[in-house]
Amino acid sequence: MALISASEAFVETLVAHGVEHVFGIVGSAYMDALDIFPAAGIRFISVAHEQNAAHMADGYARVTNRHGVCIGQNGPGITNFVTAIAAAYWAHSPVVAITPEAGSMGTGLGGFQETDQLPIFSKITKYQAHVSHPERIAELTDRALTIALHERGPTQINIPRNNFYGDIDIEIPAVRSLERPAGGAESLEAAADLLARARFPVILAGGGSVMSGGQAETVRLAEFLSAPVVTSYLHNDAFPASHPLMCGPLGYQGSKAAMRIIAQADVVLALGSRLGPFGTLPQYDIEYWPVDAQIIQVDSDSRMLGLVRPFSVGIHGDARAAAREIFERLRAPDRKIAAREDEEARLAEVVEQKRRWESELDAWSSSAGTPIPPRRCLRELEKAMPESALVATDIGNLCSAANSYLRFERPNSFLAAMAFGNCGYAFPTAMGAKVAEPERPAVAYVGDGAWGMSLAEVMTCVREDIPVTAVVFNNGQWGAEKRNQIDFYDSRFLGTNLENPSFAEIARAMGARGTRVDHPDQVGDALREATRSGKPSVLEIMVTQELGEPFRRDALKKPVRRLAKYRDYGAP
Ligand SMILES: Cc1ncc(C[n+]2csc(CCOP(=O)(O)OP(=O)(O)O)c2C)c(N)n1
Ligand SMILES: [Mg+2]
Repeated sequence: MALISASEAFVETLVAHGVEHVFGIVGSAYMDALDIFPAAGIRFISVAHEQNAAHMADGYARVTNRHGVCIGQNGPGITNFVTAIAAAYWAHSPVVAITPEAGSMGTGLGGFQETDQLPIFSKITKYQAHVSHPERIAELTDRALTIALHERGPTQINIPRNNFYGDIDIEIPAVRSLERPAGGAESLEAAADLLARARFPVILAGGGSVMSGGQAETVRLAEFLSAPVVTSYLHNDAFPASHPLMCGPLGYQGSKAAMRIIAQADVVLALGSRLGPFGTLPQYDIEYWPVDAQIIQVDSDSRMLGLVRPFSVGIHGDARAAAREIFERLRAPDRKIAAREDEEARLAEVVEQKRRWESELDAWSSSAGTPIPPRRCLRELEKAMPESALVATDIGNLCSAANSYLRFERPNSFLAAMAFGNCGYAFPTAMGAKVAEPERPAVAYVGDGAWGMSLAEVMTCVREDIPVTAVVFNNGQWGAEKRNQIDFYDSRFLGTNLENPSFAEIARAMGARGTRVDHPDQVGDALREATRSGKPSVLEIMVTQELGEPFRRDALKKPVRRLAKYRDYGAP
């Protein structure tokens, strides 16, 4: 091959992997590569804060199952990534963080914008590469891109800025993709045996089922066994909402129908889930996890098997491939399916539990008034949500209650802040998703506290033409934390009250649509108009200060003060 520059090798490697969008803020450290992005067919999306660039890459990755790529200036640009890379790590998103570093000749001298960029990300990446010589830039970029997809998580390419320069004599590596295995033959057979003998099988569809593209296989298996399906916490899009077997999501503010159904299971097939604590702990005082059931757990990461809950059969495999393989084994002509016998009763139970939960939800969500009762607001949004919408949710009290009201027909549609649970996740993540799938409406649910972390990106939406709708719940408080002060600290509200400016007006000043919504009857129309407008929109919804259940009553204790001066704050 003829000589090429290191920047060209780097950019050509991105192109070989199909990278079309890179999120970031401009910096001299990588300007030599940035300069040729347009000629390479890569759109650089310039943002307001690097944390949000990495969240956008996350949203992009989560809806496409491809890489989301972000880049920034060495030092402060890169440290700004940290929160979002941690979030992507727990969301299993193939985000590739390109981290130009201070020049090799100055390392350790503290010249300018220098920090050791590998240790910072060491616990929140699947792979880190340091490009120690320009000749290795393509090889290591390729590896970081490959591993992000294969291992489903963020990877980092750390490139001393001087290594973008100079001619090198290399080949751009050929892109490799691996077929994912279904799991071992013995464990698949054992799973088929358990499921064939089950009287009340339940499928728990998790994130792995979405990420493997395995929804059709899950539907086929569920129908074959007439097994009710529940989805794991915040993976409401893992099974079509309108399917008669779908009972809804488990976990915090999930579906009581799902909980009451899985509680009756004698065999659970968990497809691509680590059975995390938030999705298996009691909710609404329902102890739903079926401790006596046989659990078949499928996960492509062997470390997730048995991590939180013991399994009867562990399958180290891809959720889609495993579902297909188990189905093939179950439909063998000599196989008798015990669950067929009680099919009618089981389906009737599903119908009844869903009816009960819907009417309970209706009763919780029908009050009127101004400001708007939060659950009424969530119900109105649910009814007006376009079917093909991408919805990202933040981590506040209202956003989390939305779990009861968010239903999806298609996978890769629900982008909740996952286990990292950072405020400020939803809006930029919805933006990245919108860039990836511009024809789908993209909506972010954000609390007013978290909105302070995100709203600068409205400028990005306007400048880069990313027409996302932000639904901002203005309750004048950091509500989820205030809830803890109510429950444990005698309602001493420290740091939880907010005095907000008009978010609608700020949005308009930034060039977006800004709408203030005061009345329950306006909520649906406001959402419909915003998602149809083709413009970045901010709906500032004035809601009451009513708060739902806290995330973790179990994680706090009543305060006990020993010193006389603090006695008013919790006598022993
Ligand atoms: C980055 C970050 N900072 C702080 C927290 C702690 N926290 C969790 S929920 C919450 C309150 C969210 O308030 P808001 O966004 O207004 O939503 P609300 O609870 O009022 O619906 C806070 C501060 C967090 N999860 N992430
Ligand atoms: Mg709030």
